[in-house]
Amino acid sequence: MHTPSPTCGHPLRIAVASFPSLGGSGKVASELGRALAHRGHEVHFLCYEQPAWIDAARDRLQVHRVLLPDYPLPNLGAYPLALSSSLSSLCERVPIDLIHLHYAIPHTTSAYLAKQILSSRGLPVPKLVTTLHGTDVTLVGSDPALLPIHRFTLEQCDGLTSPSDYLRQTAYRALGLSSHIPFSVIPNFVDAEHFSPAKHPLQRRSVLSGILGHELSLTESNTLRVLLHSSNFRPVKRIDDLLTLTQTLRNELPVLLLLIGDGPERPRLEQKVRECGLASSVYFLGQQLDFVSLLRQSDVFVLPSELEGFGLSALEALSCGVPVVASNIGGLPEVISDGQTGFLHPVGDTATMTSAVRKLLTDEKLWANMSQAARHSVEQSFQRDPLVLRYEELFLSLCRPSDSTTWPGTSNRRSIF
Ligand code: GMT
Repeated sequence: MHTPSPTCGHPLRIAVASFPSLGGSGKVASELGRALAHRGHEVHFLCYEQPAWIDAARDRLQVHRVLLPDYPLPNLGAYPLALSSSLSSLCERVPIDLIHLHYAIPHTTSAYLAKQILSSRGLPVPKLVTTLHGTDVTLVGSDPALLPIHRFTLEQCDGLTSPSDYLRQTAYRALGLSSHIPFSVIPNFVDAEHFSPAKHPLQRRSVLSGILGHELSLTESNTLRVLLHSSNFRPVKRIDDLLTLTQTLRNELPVLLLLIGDGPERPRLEQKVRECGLASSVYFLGQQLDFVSLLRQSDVFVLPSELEGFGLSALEALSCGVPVVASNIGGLPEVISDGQTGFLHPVGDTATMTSAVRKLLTDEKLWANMSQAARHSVEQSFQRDPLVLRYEELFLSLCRPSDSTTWPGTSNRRSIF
C-alpha cells in the first residue's frame, strides 16, 4: 500500500463510529474519514459490519468490526454496549486523540461510556465530537424515551457539529441543549469530480434501455422525461407524494420515475404502484452503491420529505447539474436555492410540486439555466476539500494541548508514518 505523505503537519489518531449502511450519515462519515486519512491522519472506523463505502486498503484507514455477543438479550440491542467496549479497547491499544460520532444515537452514549471506562483506569481520554445528522435531533432525538440520556451525553462532548443551521437551532430548541458547548455548522459535501454532469448525452439511451429492458430509439430516449429519487424509503420521505405527482404528469408527458434505495416502505409502495397502474412508469431500482450514471441521465430530482436535516441526496443531484424539486423544510433551503437551483414548496403540496416539475420538464431554457446554477452552487459552497479542512481545523483546535506548543502525534507518541 502506498504511504500517503501527510499534508497536515499535526496528524491525529481519530476513531469514527457510524452506521455502515447506505444512509447519508454513513456516507458523510466514510467520505470524511477517507479524506482525513489521505491528509495523513490515522483513522479507525468502528462498525458492526463492513461499511458500504469503505475499502480499507484503498482508503488507507482501518476498519474494526464491533463484535456483538452471541446471545443478545431479547429486545435490548447489544450494539451500544458492544461499541463502548470496542472503543475503550481500541483506545487502550492506540492512543486515540478524538472520537467522532456520526448520528448521535446510540454512538454518543457509547463513546461517553468508553471515556468513563478509560478515566476510571487512569488512561488518557480522547476528545468527543458528535455530528448530528437529522432524526437524531428531530424524530428520534427528541423522543421523551431517549431525551434525558441523549441530552446528557451530547453535553459531555467537546464539540458538536451539524450540516445545517436549521439542525443546530433545532438541537438547541428540541433537545434543550445548553449553549456552552462549541457547536459548528459544517455543511455536508460531495466529491464534485465524481458527481459531475453528463459529458456524453448519448449514454442516456443505453442507460434507459437497460432499465426498461428493451431497446429505445434515439427519439424515444430523448423525449422520455426522467424523475429520480433516492432515499431510505421511510415514511418521513413521503414517497406517496412522488407517486401522486407522477400519476398526474404521465397523462401529459412520457415520464419515468426511478426510485433508488430500500427501506420499510418499499413493499407497500410497490403494491401501490401496481394497484394504481403505474408499473410502466415507476421503477424500483433498489440499493445502488453508485448511481451517478443514473443521476446524470435524470431531468429532475424530487425530494418531497416531511423533514430533512440537510438532504445529501439533493446535493448529489445538484452536483450533477440536476435541478431539485423539494419540500421547503428543515435544512433543504440551505442546500437548494428556490427559483435558482430548484423549487421549494410546502410539505405535502403535491399540486405546486407537480407544476414545478412540469415547468422544468417542458421549459428547456429554464432547465438549462437551473442545471448550470445547480452545478455552480456546489462548486461554490459544497466542495469536499474546503469542508474537510473545516473538520480538521475543529479537531486540531480541540486536541491542541492547552499548556504546550507540542501536538499529539508529533512528540511523545509513536509517529504515524
Ligand atoms: O436522520 C436520518 O433519518 C438518517 C440520516 C442518515 O443516516 O441518512 O439522514 C440524515 O442525515 C443525512 C446526512 O447528513 C442528511 O442528508 C439527511 O437530511 C438526514 N435525514 C433526515 O433528517 C430525515
